[in-house]
Amino acid sequence: MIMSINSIGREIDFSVLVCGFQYPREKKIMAEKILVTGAFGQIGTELVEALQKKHGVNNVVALGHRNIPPDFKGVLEKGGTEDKEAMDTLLKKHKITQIYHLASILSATGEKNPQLAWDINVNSLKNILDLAVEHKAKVLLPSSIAVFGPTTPRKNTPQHTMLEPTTMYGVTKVTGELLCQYYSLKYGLDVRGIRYPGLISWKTEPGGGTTDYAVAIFYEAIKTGNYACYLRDDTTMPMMYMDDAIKGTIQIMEADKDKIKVKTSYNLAAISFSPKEIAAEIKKHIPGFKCSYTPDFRQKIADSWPMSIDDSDARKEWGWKHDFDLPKMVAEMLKHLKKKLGKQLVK
Ligand code: AKB
Repeated sequence: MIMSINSIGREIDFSVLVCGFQYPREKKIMAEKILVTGAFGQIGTELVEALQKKHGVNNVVALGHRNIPPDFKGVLEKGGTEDKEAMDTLLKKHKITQIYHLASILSATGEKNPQLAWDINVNSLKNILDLAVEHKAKVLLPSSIAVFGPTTPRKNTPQHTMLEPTTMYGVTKVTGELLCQYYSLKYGLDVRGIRYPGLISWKTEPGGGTTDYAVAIFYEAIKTGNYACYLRDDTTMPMMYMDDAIKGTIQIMEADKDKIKVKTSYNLAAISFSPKEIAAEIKKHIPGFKCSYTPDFRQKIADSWPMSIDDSDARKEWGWKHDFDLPKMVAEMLKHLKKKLGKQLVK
């Protein structure tokens, strides 16, 4: 059977042969209806925009309850993800076929409020997985490098290795990954996961993470020329520019199902650097920039995480590839943030 998509989004089946002529037969293909939870968080804000461009504004439902921009254009549902019945109604109402379940509590907030981290990262996720089975929807799980712990090799951390995290966030992410694998094996659920490193974006600031310094440093460099970092200067962690993260997130969801061999979550890497190294790169653009280092409780979290990640499975199996290295990412961040903050770079 030969298939193609014509300009108005209908699938044409060229297999109809009548009296030797090949008559194209049109049939409607189902548009994807996509739900993004945590839609106004650090990843969600940019993912919703990218999905709207790809699938059309009306096919992307943004679910969130905080930081909703007053000028948001698109399909908006206000609320959290904890109420299973409400989520069921929402999936039915919009005939959802894909769920990017981004609503999550990050590492530093999770240490301050472990119960909240468990409720959102595990209980809400389990509800979503149950509903996805019922509604036959495909799911994206945002996992994290926080699944690793002090017993994991810290350099070039393998895909399959020790997972003994010492933070509540890490515990919830390992549990989430295993739940996803279980639902895939038991119910055939199509679920795909990424272990995100620290993400760096100029559009939306992160909140409650250990890697957040790598965004805050840019704001302070532009606004004041000084930054007081809460980590030691040599704390190397895996990081990624948001453009790469969005590209990888959509790519894994669009990959053929048989390419997704890992049912927990894929290691994904781009750049690894320390506060000292990113500060030196910023200094190339802002020569007077000064960074000081006073470690707080987040140092212990960072010390339990990898310094670099082996993501060869993602590269081999579904074609992951990053575009931004440290100099390119720093130049982009400063260019966009300078405009956003309406400031000249301080010298
Ligand atoms: C955090 O720092 O908690 C997150 C993460 C690495 O998952 N950015």
